[in-house]
Amino acid sequence: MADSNPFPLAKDELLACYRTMRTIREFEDRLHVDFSRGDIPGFVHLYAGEEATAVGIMSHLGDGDRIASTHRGHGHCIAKGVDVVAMMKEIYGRKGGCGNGKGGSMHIADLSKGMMGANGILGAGAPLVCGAALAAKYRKKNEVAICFVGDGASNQGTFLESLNLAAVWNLPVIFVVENNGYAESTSRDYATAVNSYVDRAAGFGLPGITVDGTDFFAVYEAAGEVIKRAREGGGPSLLECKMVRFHGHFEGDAQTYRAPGEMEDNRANHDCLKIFNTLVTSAGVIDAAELQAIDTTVLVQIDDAVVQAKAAPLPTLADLTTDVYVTY
Ligand SMILES: Cc1ncc(C[n+]2csc(CCOP(=O)(O)OP(=O)(O)O)c2C)c(N)n1
Ligand SMILES: [Mg+2]
Repeated sequence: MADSNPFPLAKDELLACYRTMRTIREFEDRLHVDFSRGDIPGFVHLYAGEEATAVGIMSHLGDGDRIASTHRGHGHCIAKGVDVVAMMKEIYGRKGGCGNGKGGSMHIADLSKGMMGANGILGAGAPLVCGAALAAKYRKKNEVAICFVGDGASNQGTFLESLNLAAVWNLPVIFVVENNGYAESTSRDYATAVNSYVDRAAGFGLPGITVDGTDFFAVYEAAGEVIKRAREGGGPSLLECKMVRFHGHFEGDAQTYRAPGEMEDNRANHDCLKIFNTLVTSAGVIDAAELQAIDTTVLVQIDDAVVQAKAAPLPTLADLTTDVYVTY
């Protein structure tokens, strides 16, 4: 083991981040299998391959900081601390899930963790975080609000209007563009005129950074900078994370739009977990066996979550009219 740690996190923190990334990967890969068996209702969009971005950013946040997620939201939820068993129950459509089984994959939320919700409407999270950030600014608590959008959703009017609003009001917001190169089957370059989201941000008066979203440490460092600025009253920023998604747009997607060998290349050369593993083990800070031990415990945790989800009851007809309005 090395005497010095060249990373910006202590060893126990590095292990915790790896564990969260592995939990997301295992959660998603398990859903991939269970969905193909017909066990899961509704639509499911998997975050596997993109874990370093969620965890690199969320490592800087507390429960008081708020995020708005997307249709591909499981990774954001897990990284923000939402209970994995409650998430699994929700995705299986069972009572005891985050929405008592009535929302499913695209409607997972937990306000106690600052997770304002996954969202089936592209770009809908951007105005929400402006509201959350305005509240944080008034409360003077130095909290931030973060909106995740895909490269496709970043062309929505709501997103562009929110960039402007956040700049005008100097809100503590970070807009994270998760650029995985596709919106459904449409390639990013076909549908978006600018190459750099940093250029687009500049047009709205926001500073921006582009990072390799498969490199946990690059994301962690850039996120640290923009979050610190927002906490200190320096206003909003945009962070573009370039990444790959391992599965289809949705479960069941035949992915005929991919180039030959693209998926294999993604897994071989752009796997953020492998990249993290190589960096920390080759620096001598963490032993490969320690990471393997985490892999084993996470596997057991996800197996257990599925067992609990399958054992939980389905909502009844009487549940149809509950949880419709908030009771104060
Ligand atoms: C307002 C709106 N328009 C269209 C859709 C249909 N739709 C769902 S996901 C998606 C593509 C999203 O691509 P991107 O934002 O890049 O996110 P990714 O799926 O790549 O994570 C589309 C067009 C939608 N859900 N909402
Ligand atoms: Mg995309």
